[in-house]
Amino acid sequence: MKAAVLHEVNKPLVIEDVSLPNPGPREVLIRTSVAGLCHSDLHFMEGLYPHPLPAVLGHESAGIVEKVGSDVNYVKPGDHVVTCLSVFCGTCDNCTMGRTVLCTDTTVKMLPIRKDMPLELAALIGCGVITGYGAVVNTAKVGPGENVVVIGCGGVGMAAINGAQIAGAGRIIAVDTNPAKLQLATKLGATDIVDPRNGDVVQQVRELTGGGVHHSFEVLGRKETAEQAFAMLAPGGTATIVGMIPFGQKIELHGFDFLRERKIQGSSMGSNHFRVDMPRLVEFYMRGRLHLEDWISAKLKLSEINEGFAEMKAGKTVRSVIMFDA
Ligand code: PAD
Ligand code: ZN
Repeated sequence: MKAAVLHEVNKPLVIEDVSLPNPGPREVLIRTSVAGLCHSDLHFMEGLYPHPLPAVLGHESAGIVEKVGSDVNYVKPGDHVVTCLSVFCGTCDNCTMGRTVLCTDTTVKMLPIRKDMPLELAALIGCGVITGYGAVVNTAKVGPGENVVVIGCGGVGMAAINGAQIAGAGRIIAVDTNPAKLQLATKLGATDIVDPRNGDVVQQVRELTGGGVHHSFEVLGRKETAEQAFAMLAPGGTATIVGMIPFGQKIELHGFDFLRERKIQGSSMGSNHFRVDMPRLVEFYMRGRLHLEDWISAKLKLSEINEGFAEMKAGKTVRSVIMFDA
């Protein structure tokens, strides 16, 4: 089968033939139909996160089960599935305490979904949607009427905005340097938009909200935007860092701000419980509350994958998907 392989950082992916063995007792072979391009893949391609090479990237996908190992009873051949990086063993301390997303088990898991869910939209749920929506609903637990800022409106940020609307947030302020993204954010639920090119982001948010927000979400992975997320909080507010800040980089905060009970926290894959969250997200889409079609910017062939990442790097796309059967 064909795969886009990363041999060296900062070099194009190479499309080549790879082979996979038959699935082991607890493994499943999936015919991948669609894979979304996530900025996390780009961070690895740019060497901002260490990873052994060569590697096949692409963790946001949907497809059809082809074969299952002898011990597998949760899915069967022919099932439509979404993949998820948030594997859990079910027996360690974190799992038994309900924090399955922090389990250190390392094999990709999948979840069967209803067959009338379009696979190119289902793929997005596997990472971008669950990460953005879950950061708002599960990690930060945004309450009705609370004010929210989302910094970085790519695939993950749009899901945070849509999630904030589902959660009943009050003001939802979208921050991005691309006017087209800000326009789409408004369609997905943003009540206000802020373009960093029009002046200091923290000051703009403070003016809009009369002093700061209850919740900010950094969905970009940069030191300066993580610092902005904390600086724009009202007393008692919480900044949630979703973006992957380059490995080894530190962020700086004013110690005084902690006296007013401001908080900062990380969010991994939206603190999901994927067997509960993913069927809910599928239902939200089916009922018209999650506007997944709106964030597919391009449907690409596998051979076009490097162009897809170049467009992402230029900040042009919300989500591009690779259609394997195209
Ligand atoms: P993306 O590249 O689609 O979106 C980034 C957005 O930021 C684009 O819309 C840009 O226009 C915008 N932008 C650029 N500069 C600025 C700026 N100065 N201020 C505001 N906005 C700006 O990325 P994505 O949505 O795929 O991923 C976002 C981050 O989330 C990225 O770091 C990725 O690695 C991370 C991620 N984290 C997890 C997790 O579990 N924590 C999971 C998945 C993705
Ligand atoms: Zn991802």
